[in-house]
Amino acid sequence: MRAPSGLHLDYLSAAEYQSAPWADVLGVAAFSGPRSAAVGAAEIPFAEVNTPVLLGTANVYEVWRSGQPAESGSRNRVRFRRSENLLFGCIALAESEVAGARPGEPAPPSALHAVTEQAYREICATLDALGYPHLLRIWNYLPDINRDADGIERYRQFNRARHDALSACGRSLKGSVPAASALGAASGSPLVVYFLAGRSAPTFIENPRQMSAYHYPRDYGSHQPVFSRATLLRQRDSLTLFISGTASIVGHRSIHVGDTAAQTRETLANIAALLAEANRVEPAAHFSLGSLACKVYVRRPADVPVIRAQLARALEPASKVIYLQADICRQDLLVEIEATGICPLMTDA
Ligand code: 3EB
Repeated sequence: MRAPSGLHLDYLSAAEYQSAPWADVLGVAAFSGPRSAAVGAAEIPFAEVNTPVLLGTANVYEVWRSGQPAESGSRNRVRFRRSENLLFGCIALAESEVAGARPGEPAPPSALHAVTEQAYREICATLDALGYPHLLRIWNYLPDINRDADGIERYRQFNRARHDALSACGRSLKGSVPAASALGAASGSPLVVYFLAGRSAPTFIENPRQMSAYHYPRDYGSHQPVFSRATLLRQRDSLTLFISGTASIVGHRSIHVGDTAAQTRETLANIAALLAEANRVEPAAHFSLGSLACKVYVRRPADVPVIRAQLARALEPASKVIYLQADICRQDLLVEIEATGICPLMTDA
C-alpha cells in the first residue's frame, strides 16, 4: 500500500508525538491544563491551548501532516508551515498586551475585540502575501467565553471583532467562509487561533437541519458568527471534510436544555446530516460517522461518561476521539463536537 499523500490528522500523546517523524508535519495544536512542553522540532508551528484533557493522557497533540515536503516561516506574529498547496498557521495574543488606543483613533470596544481584530488581520495579511488565500478551517480559543464584560458576553464581542476584521480585509462574511470552532479556554489564557488554508477554494457545506450561522437572528449577538457548517477539501488521492463545532441546535435554537445525553444524540444527528450532505454534494465521497476523528468539548467534566456512552453507539471502536473541558459559546449547551473525515479516492496509480 502506498503511503498516504494527502492531509492526515492524528491525536497523539506526548511520547507518541516526540517519536513521530516530523518532516511532513504542517502544524500542531497541544491541549492541556497547565502548560504543555513544546516537544518536537522547533520550527513546527505549535498552538498551545489551555483546555484540560478529560480522558487518557494529560496532554494531547493534534498533529496535521501534509504527506509532502514542508517549509516553515513567520510573518508578524503568525507562525506557519506550508506545503505546495496547504498552509497551517497559528497566532496567540494576550489581552494584557494590547496597546491602548492610538492617537487620533477611537479606542477599541474591548481588549478582546482588539486582539481578535489583530489576530484576524494578521492571518488574512499572511495568507494574501503567501498566496494561500482560502481559509479552510479555523479554530478559536478565548478565555472566559461566556463572561459578560461591559454588559456584552465575550463570545459576542469576539463575533463582532471577527466580523469587523474579515470585512476590513475584504473577505466574505457568509457563504464562502471557513469551517470553525470557537470555545472557551481557561481564564488568563491568550486568544489562540490556528488554521488551515489552501491555494484553492474548498466546497462549502451547510446543514439542512440548521440555519446557517451567518444568518442567525440578532438574538445571538449584533454580528453573526462567520463560519460554514463544514468545508470539503479535494486533493488528488483523498477528500477531507472539516466539520465545524456542532451542537444541539436545530434551526437556530438550542434544544434539550439541561439534558446532556439528548444534546449528544442531537449533535450526532447534526453531524450525520452534514455527512449525508457532503456525500450528496460530492459523489466520490463516502463519509460515515464511524470513521471520523472527533474532538468533544465538554462543559462539565462529570458529563463525560454520559457523552461517551452516546458516542459508543454511533462511532466505531477504532474511532479517534478526544475529550476536552471547554466552555461552549452558548450558556445552554453542555457538549459540542467537531470532527474531521478523510476518505481516500480510488485512483488508478
Ligand atoms: C453553533 O452552532 C455553535 O463562532 O466560530 C460552533 C462552531 C459554534 C463555530 C464560531 C460557533 C462557532 O452556533 C457554536
